[in-house]
Amino acid sequence: MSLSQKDKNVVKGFWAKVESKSAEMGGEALGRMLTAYPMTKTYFSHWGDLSPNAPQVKKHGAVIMAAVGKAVKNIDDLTSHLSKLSELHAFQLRVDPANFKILAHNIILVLGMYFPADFTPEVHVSVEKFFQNVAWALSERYR
Ligand code: HNI
Repeated sequence: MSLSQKDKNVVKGFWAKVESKSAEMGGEALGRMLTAYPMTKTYFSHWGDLSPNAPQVKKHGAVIMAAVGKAVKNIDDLTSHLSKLSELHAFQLRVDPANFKILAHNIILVLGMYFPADFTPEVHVSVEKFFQNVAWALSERYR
C-alpha cells in the first residue's frame, strides 16, 4: 500500500521524537531478530557471538537504524534511494527478502517498547506501511 501524505507526516513526526535513541533501538531489534528468528543467524555467522548484547550486534543495529533514518528523510522516493542497498543485499549478501519483513517486525516492536506513549495506533499503522514500503524498495533489485 503506498504511503499517503498523512502517513509520511506521521512517520516523520514520530521519527523526530525517537531518532536520538535509534542506535540503541537498532541493536535491540537486531538482537531480538537473531534470537527469536534463529534462521536469520546464518547471514551473520562470521561474527561468532550473536547474543543480543554482543558488540557487533549492537554496532550493526545502529548501522541499520541509521539507514532507516535516511530512508525516512527520503520517504518520497524510497525505491531509488534504497536501490544501492537493495543491490548489495541481493547480489553480495544474498539475503532472502522475506527477512526484510522479519527485521521490520522486530524494529516496530522495539519502537513500541521504547516509546509506548508516542506509539499510538495511528502512528503504528503509518509506521507499518512505511516499513512495508522499505521492504519493497529493498526487494526491488532482486528481479
Ligand atoms: Ni542489512 C549490511 C541496512 C535488512 C543482512 N544492511 C547492511 C548495511 C546496511 C544495511 C546499511 C551496511 C551496508 C554497507 O556496508 O555498505 N539491512 C539494512 C536495512 C534493512 C536490512 C535498512 C531492513 C530494514 N540485512 C537486513 C536483513 C538481513 C541483513 C533482514 C538478514 C537477515 N545486512 C545484512 C548483512 C550485512 C548487512 C549480513 C553485512 C554485515 C557485515 O558487516 O558483515
